[in-house]
Amino acid sequence: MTENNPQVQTRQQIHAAVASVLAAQPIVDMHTHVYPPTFGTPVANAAGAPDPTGLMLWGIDEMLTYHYLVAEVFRVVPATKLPHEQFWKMSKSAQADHIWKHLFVERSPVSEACRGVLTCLSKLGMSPADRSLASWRAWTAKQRPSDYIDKVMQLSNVSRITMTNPVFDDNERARWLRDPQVANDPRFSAVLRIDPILRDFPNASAKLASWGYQASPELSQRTIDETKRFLADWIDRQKAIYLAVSLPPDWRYPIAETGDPAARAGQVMLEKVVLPLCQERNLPFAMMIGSRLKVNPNLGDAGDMVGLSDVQSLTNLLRAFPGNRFFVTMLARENQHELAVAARKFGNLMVFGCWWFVNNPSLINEITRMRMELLGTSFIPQHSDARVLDQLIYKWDHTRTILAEVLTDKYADIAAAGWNVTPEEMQRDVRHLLAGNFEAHLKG
Ligand code: HDL
Ligand code: ZN
Repeated sequence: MTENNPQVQTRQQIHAAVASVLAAQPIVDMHTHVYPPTFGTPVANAAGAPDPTGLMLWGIDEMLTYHYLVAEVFRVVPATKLPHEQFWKMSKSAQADHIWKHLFVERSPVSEACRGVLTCLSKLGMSPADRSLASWRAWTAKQRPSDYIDKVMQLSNVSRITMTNPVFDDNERARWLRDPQVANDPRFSAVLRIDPILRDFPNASAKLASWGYQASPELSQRTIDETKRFLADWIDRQKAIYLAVSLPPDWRYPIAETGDPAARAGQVMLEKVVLPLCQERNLPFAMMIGSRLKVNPNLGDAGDMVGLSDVQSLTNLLRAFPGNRFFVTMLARENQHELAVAARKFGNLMVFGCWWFVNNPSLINEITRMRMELLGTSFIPQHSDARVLDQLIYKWDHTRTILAEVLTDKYADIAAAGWNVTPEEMQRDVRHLLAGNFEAHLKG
């Protein structure tokens, strides 16, 4: 008997309550590559002419040509049979037909990325059993992009979509400069993504110079001031809610004066430009660590790889910058335990997501349990990383299912010790995990 609930809850009762609370909790998705229609869409639709370089990706052909599935189809039909350049010359629908044939029809679609397409189709009301690309394409072409965003947000119960806005991407930058209101859509927040500043400052500084900022590869005070002015201009233009970077597994902090010059430049930019500016503007800095880019350049976006990173470097940075707030996710499964322990040592670190190659049920389950056992509810279990709008549906549906199992077990464990969690307390915990922890760490 407990004072707050006379009956010890059964696991089944707990699971039913947890699943209901999770389904009802609107999610603030803290990292996606999704865009509103104002950034253009290459997808044929009922609202207007497609924009071939548009950034808003959605619909069956974009789902099927997601770079995760490109990587997987080249395992089944290797480049010796279908050369990469021949694949890239195919139309989007021909690429989708190829992927559908080899990964869905001729082999069971059991990979997480394949299963995700099926979940999306099913939730959108198109039965995967039809196995009919033609009817799904016809349905897609009748949709209006902005209404489709509302539909997908309603199906996934995502209340806010956080974008990734790479300022060094020429297509995206041009769209911001052409129309400062381009992201003026209340469903979306912008994030200033600055990888070249930290990964390749010599080339980044040349770009800044061409854009009218007096920066150079030489790490002079003028270069530092002008790079800061560049970032401040873009924070204001985008109304960015945080700054973000993806770093390679061999990122280290600190590195010796005699270290690799490009890495040294990145360190100076981090210490003298990015983190001071984030603190001045009260903005968190998101570090996504462990991506080794273009290990197979022939695969395009699908050509990046994971590598083991160094958590001690992160703890060195956290200790050196106690006035900054950090969101961190790491790409290697083997880094997850040390990262969770680091979060126990530094309150300015908010661990988030099961990123990219660990965004699979078996690893989401393992990582989420480990984090909850070490951090309670003081972490952000997931971000979707959706590149195609529809993916919000599957990435969150699959995560909610796993989160329900994990929370049920943890609540059942404490119920066995006499602590029954009420539905109101479950709702409070789930709000922290799916929205509140992110919003609180944004504000500080
Ligand atoms: O750097 C990133 O934000 C990564 O998420 C990459 O975009 C990666 O290609 C990806 O889509 N992962 O899910
Ligand atoms: Zn991403």
